[in-house]
Parts: sequence; structure tokens; C-alpha cells
Amino acid sequence: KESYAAWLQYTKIDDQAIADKYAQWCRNLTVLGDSAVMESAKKELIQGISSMLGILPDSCSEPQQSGLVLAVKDSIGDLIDVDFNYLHDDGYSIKTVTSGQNNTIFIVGKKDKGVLYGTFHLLRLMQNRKNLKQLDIIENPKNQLRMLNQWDNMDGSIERGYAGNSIFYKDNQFTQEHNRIEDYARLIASVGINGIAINNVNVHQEETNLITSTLLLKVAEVAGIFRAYGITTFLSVNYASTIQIGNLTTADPLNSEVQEWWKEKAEEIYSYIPDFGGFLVKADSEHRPGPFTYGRNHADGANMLAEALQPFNGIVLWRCFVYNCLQDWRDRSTDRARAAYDHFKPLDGQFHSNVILQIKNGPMDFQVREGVSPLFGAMEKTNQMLEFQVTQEYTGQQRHLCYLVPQWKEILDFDTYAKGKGSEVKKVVDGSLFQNRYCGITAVSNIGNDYNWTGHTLAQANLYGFGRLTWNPDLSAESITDEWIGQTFGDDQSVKELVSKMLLKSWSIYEKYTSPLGVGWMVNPHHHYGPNVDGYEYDVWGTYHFADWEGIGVDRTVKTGTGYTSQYFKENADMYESLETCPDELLLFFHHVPYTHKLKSGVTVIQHIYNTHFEGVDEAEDLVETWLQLKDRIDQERFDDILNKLQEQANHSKEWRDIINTYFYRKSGIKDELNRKIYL
Ligand code: BDP
Repeated sequence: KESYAAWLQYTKIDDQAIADKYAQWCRNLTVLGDSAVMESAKKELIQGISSMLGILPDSCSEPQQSGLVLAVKDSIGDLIDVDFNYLHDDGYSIKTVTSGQNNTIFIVGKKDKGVLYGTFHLLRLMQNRKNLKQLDIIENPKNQLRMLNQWDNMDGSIERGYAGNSIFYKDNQFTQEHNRIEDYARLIASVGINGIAINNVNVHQEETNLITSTLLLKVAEVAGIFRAYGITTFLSVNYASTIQIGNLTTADPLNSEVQEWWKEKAEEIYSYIPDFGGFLVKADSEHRPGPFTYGRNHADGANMLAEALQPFNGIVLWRCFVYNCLQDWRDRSTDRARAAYDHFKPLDGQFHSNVILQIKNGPMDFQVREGVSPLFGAMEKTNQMLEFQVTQEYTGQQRHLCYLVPQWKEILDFDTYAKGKGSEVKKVVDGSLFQNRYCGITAVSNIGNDYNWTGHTLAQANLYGFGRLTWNPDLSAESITDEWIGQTFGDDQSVKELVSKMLLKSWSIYEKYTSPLGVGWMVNPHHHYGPNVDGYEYDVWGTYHFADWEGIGVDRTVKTGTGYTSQYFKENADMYESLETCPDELLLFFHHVPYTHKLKSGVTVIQHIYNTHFEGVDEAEDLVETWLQLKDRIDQERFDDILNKLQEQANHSKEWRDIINTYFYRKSGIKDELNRKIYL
């Protein structure tokens, strides 16, 4: 089925001229070197070529006059010149060599993983019908760690999953769906993902057991599937494992029995999975155990685990999503946005070199719009990793179209000024700004066992785009989008144009009819779907908008508010602190203002709210119209499925519009200048 194949469609090439050209290189395939990863590359090429060209390449033991050659540094010999000094471990070169009768495409990696990435690159070019005649490509990933986090529970449910159940677990056991897991590995390896944590960061009892011998055998099986695609397996661990499964009475990181227990545990894990990646840890957050219980800090906690993993080159991914979820909403001094920085910044320099702090993109929680976390760049001596959320918890839950690549681009390009101008987030997390030992980008995955992986078929683009950005954050949103559409829906110009427009506008559309100007959180508590104006307003989670009859917004200034703005470097701190320079789209994230406050756009806050909510609905309806134009250009199954989702979105956007507009009309008593129907 097309929806299952996602962007690895390998649709038959109808244009005979192109097919004939490609065939010159695809009749012979020589793979120099053998490893599971090389085998995966070969398998993928054979699948891609036979499906696109209808020919089965001959497997040759040495290069022929024409054909494809896959090789690594150690096996390429003097067949061609490759500057291996320039290639990173995951890098590759693709070269078309034409001389006399010879006509060969070489895909050469420093290691076998590079060959796999190069193979997917070539297939991507073919799926987009590119000319292969003069390829001379050298690619290195910008980020060293390019990861996904599965929030899968062993009972088969997925925390914040919107595409069915887990492909990994069912009824507290591992599934036997190895083919499905392998297909997932193919999908994510094709965009360069090289690490995966296979269980939820909220580690319940069942998942705590993943590091016990019976289940480790199963983890090792899964790790084997991923390994063949160059992907390293990690586990989320329960910080209090020593108590839960270790028969100890404490999880104090400075207790020698606790330390010993983890050391032995690490040794045991590595006896099953020699290339195990390490631990992902959510500690002292949202009722998870952590070092605070013992009066220790997070460096103590992370370092204890890091020491256990160190002999095996394992790493600790320590999450900075630490805040008090039981605070008093009236107490503005405990601003949740401040929490990560307040906890971690003072610990700079205290973490071991195999600890990476995993930091959510914003200080709150994956809202449609919020500031960038001020922790990026603020810890010069500490490895940092950026965490995005591909699963659309707050962005429509894969029932609404919300393509997040443009949002991620903005965040990656955000200048922290940590070392003066040009200190973008992407340079912090790729390690180049502070020369970190470990670094990278990770995200919460959006897949489940739905036939199309992601619920909304167009949500596949988020997974694709995330991977591509981890490989190269400098790719433009437009080019990522185009290549995704070409591979997913084929080479139809009108499909490309229209789908690209839909995707690229969708974040802005979603933002328009949901919570305004960066204030966030106007969702139903718990499941976080749909509008709820005061759902979080008077509860303890620290997620308020402070709307009253006079105004709205959270004052996070130093002068009169929570002081959060001071956590940024000066340029940004000044920009956000002042009403004059704070960007419109984040106004209510940083300031409390009257409804009559004039935005830079020239309209008042209240009028902006009305306008955008009407526009958002209109534009959501346009999405349906645009899609309808593509009837007969897209297979029936995907066409219908996407149409249903877009219609649901258009309907639901009205509920958002009416509830939000009515709420602010009743709060402010100010009428819409255009006299549109506001209240329900
Ligand atoms: C929030 C989710 C919650 C996660 C938490 C986290 O609502 O389910 O456990 O983040 O990241 O977005 O730990």
C-alpha cells in the first residue's frame, strides 16, 4: 500500500527516456565489503531499482564497465579518489565516473553507515527523477547524534501517540512484528537517524524491567534490527531502578551500593548488546523519581549513571524538563518557563563528558509557539542536545495538518548570542560553538501501528523533515518539502505545487485559530486536544495566560514580571524585555498587555485575535478545497484519508474560533471592528 511505503515508494518510472538512462548504471551492482549495514544498503538498492525500473541488478564481485559500486574506505582501493580526511564517520561520497566505455556510480563511505546513507541519497535522487550523469557529491551530517524517542509503553499504548499502538510492545511483551520494525528502521535510516530510545521517558514498572535479563534478550533482538540500519538502541530508565528491581532501599547517587548496582547493570546490558547507546533519563519531573529525593543535584544523578556506562562508551541523555508540577498558580515567582535554566545553569561544568543534557526546544512544552529555551548556549562546558516533538501533542494530534519543519527551522536558526552574533541554536547543538564531545538533535516520534504509520498521512512529512534537518539544519523548508512530496506522491508538478503550499502554510494556519500570540496552553487538560479557555488557568501546572477584563499575557520581564527574560543573553533579553522590540508573535509569552495594545502589525491585540481566528478557519477550509483539486492525481486511499482529516480539521477549527473569540469578547467587552459573528 502506498500509505505504508511512505516516502520509500519507488514508484515505477513511466518516462522511458529517464528509465533507460538510469538503467545504464543499475544493471550491475558490486558491493565491496560485507556487514549487516552493507547488506541493508544492497537490499534497499535492489528493491528500489527493481521497483522503479523493473530490472533486477546482477550482483557482481568486482566492478564492471558500467554499474553501481558500493565501497568503504578499506575496500575501495585505488578505484577512485576519495578525500577520506574530509569525510566523517557517517559521511559519504557519490561520484559518477565516465571514461571511455566505463560508466559507473560509486557510493563510498568512510564506514558502512556512510554507504547506507549514500544509497538512500541516490534513491532519493532517482525518486525525484534527477540526472545522475555527473554526480559529485560529498556529504557529512552536521549533527553527530540524530535521534528519535519512542514514548511507547509495554502495554502497547503510546504516550501522546496518535497513530495507533506501539509497533514494539503489546500486552506487556515484545511484539513479533520484526518486519514492521525493520521497515521503520529503513524509513528513519533513509533520512539519517542513527539512534533510538525504544521506550517512554515515563518508565513504569513494566518498562523498568527492560533492563532485566529476560527482557534484555528481546531488547537485543530489536537492537539487532536497528543495528543493520546504522541505528543505535537506547533505553529510557527509571532513576529509582535500584529500589524497583535492585532490592536496595535507596537510589541516592552518592551511595556506593547504588553506584555498584548500576555498574553491574551496565555490564550486564552490554553483554547482551555490545553497542548499546546508553540511558535516557527523566528525573525529578512530573512525579518521576530523581536525585532531589536524596538532597543531591542533577549532576550527581547523571554522573553516577555516566560512570557506569563509561567503560562501554555509553552515554547518558539527561532531560532538562524539570519543573515543579505542583506549584501555586498565584505565585508568579515560580514561573515554569524559568525552571530548566534555574535548575541546570548553575551546574555547568559539573557533568561528565559522556552526559548530554537533552533540552526541549522551548521552556514550556512543545506549544505551537513559545520562546526558544534560554539554556541553549548558556552552558559552555556541557554537552547539549535539542529535543523536538514530532508527535503533534499540542499541534493538532495528527488530526489537523501542522507541518512543523518551518517551526523547527526558526528554532535552529535562532541566534542565542552565546558567543556573540552568529551563535545559532543549530551551532550549539551540533557542537561547533563550544566543541562538545557529544551533541545532536532528538525528537519524540509520531509513529504507531496504523497502516500509514502517522495517522494523518501528511504527518509523515514531519518525520521525514525532522530527519533531514538533523542531518543538515541548513536545508530549506521548501527543499525538504519538495523532495518529500516527490518521493511520496511522485513526479506530478501540480501535486508538488499544491501540497507544498498546503504544508508550508499549515503551521501558521493552525496557530491562527488556536492560542494567540505565544500565550499557549488553551487546550483541554490531560489529553490536550481541542480548545479550553480556562482549562489550565487555575491549576498547579504553571501554564497560565492571566486573561482578565483588562488584558492578557504572562509578564516575564525583569522589571515587573517573573524575570525570565534575564535568562537570555543580553541581545535577546533586551529584545524580549521591551514592549517595543518584543516580536508580535511572542508578545503574550513575555508581556501582559491591555486588549487595546497595538501590535507592530498596526492592529490591537483583541482585533488580532478576532482576525486571525476568522482567517485560520477560512484557510483551514481552503486546505480542503486545495486538496480536492488533486482528485485523480493521488491514489484513492490516500486521497480519501487525507480529505477526511482535512474536513475534520476545517470543522474543528470553527470550534476553536468560536470558543476563543467568544471568550475574549466576554472578557474584554470589545466588539469586532468588522462585526462578524463572535459569540456562540
Ligand atoms: C509533556 C507530555 C507528557 C510527557 C512530558 C515529557 O504531556 O506526556 O511525559 O511532556 O516530556 O509534553 O516528559
